[in-house]
Amino acid sequence: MKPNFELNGKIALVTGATHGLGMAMAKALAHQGATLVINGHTPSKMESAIAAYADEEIIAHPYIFDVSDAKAVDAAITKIEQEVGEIDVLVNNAGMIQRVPALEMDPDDFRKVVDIDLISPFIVSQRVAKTMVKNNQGKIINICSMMSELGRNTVSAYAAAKGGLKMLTRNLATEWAKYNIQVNGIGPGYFATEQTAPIRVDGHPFNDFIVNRTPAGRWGDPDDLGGAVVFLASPASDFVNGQIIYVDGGILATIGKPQGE
Ligand code: GCO
Repeated sequence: MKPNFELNGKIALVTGATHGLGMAMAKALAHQGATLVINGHTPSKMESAIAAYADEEIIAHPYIFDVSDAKAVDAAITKIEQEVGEIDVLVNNAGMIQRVPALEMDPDDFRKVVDIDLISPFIVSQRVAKTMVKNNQGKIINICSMMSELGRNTVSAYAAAKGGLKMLTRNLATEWAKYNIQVNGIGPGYFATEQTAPIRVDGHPFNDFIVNRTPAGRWGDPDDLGGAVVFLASPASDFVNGQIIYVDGGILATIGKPQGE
């Protein structure tokens, strides 16, 4: 039998889809046939995002809400269900990073990162899953990170949250499998986006470090995530649950290599 990667007739919500990896994954889902609902929190960014989707002939249904506010999430999902339909695929992509040495990190800033990167995916998943349970089907995809597995100077809160998100993925997969909901994750390696712009500039030691540390020898292109997100959103992955697919050009497979080798 031919594997089924079809998304026609499915409704997908991607949080933080006004730019970067969220936008690239949202486009991949739409190109595969899904009806696309996008979340963002800045009206001006949302406007330019809608235009960028339209450039590729994608109609993106825009909803601005704060993913960390349970009441706002409940109201927004209810509205989406009424206006667009019930969500079949949720991609918890919205996130943030702070690069501050742990000794200087303000606990309130640490809390904010955990709030956005870990608690928000829980809040949105919980609300969306209520309808998925009723429908006895659903796909939830959490966007993890290299920092779900590895530490790095200055990103203590981000790593703690993304490590937590990996375990939240496994836990929700465990609890909701009986409702035919699959909860998986994607762990992007180092991608050329706005988020990594400050550490990607030419001559920045981190830029050379990453290219050297990645067996593929390059930064990821946001389009590199399309295959993984379509797979995890489609019936082809119906027996895949609680997994994190690392799309990292091989970083996690290797100890690295001496410079120049
Ligand atoms: C950093 C990077 C990472 C990446 C990504 C890696 O400062 O190390 O920004 O956090 O964004 O999540 O997988």
